[in-house]
Amino acid sequence: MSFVITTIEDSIGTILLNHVQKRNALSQPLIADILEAFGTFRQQNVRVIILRAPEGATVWSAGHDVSELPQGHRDPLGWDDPLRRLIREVENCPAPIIAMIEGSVWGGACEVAFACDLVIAADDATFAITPAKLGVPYNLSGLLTFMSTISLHIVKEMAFTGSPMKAERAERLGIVNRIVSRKELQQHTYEIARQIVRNSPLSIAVMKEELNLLANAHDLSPLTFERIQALRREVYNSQDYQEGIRAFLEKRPPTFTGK
Ligand code: LCV
Repeated sequence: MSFVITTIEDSIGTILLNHVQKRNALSQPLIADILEAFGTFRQQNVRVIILRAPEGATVWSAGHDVSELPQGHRDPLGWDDPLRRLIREVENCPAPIIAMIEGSVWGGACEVAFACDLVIAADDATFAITPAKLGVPYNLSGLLTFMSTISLHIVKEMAFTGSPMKAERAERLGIVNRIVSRKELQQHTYEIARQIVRNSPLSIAVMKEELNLLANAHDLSPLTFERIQALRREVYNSQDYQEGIRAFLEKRPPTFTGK
């Protein structure tokens, strides 16, 4: 069973996230369906991709499927984690990807949306960066995705509070390209997609890769890398990490002790 619905029209490919029962949580099977759609679109020479939820969605995506996170003693966001693969595929996809957002966006789904090339949101959408609510040590490239979109003070505010940010403020801060009413969202998003389709796909693909390479150009010494790995290991080996995951699965608020 596929958790996405895909369509292609006028060189625009649409991926509709359709696992509503689990609020489009980014599970391994859902991510596999998205990646399969990317492959099909590449074969069909699609020039723009739109990533969306069903019309009227209250939740665009609830983020990483928490039930798939390790219960401790293993990096929850390692290289091979499906969410990490999805982010890399979004960034490496030659065609621009537009995140068409309605409803609330949580955790790793915020990173997926912000890794897209444009974000067009309904004016009642919200965005919440949630690792601190779960006790998760977010990974380095994931934090860089946020820093490439959001100023440092705002990243810290969103990451430390875990509170949802309203679309209006996200637009004011340049985190999303545009907000429109839910009624206008689809028409506005496809209008922008059509503008892009009319331009040179080669020039756009090259500029997308250049811009992403520049945005990710950060040198890090091996010593610093090892320090960060040790810090993150301390967290995912902690009781707090296990409490965060367990509390979510048991549908109760976590009690963090800092241990
Ligand atoms: C698995 C889920 C999820 C889910 N996983 O509906 O960034 S990090 O580091 O945090 C990263 C690791 C990450 O992305 O973690 C996930 C962060 N996401 C969140 O914190 C959002 C968690 N979800 C919610 O707060 C609520 O589900 C929202 C507000 C999204 C929707 O609330 P609503 O009342 O509409 P339910 O909570 O009843 O969820 C419906 C079903 O989807 C499951 C949830 O367990 C429930 O399943 P059951 O019907 O089997 O009980 N679900 C929701 N989110 N991230 N499963």
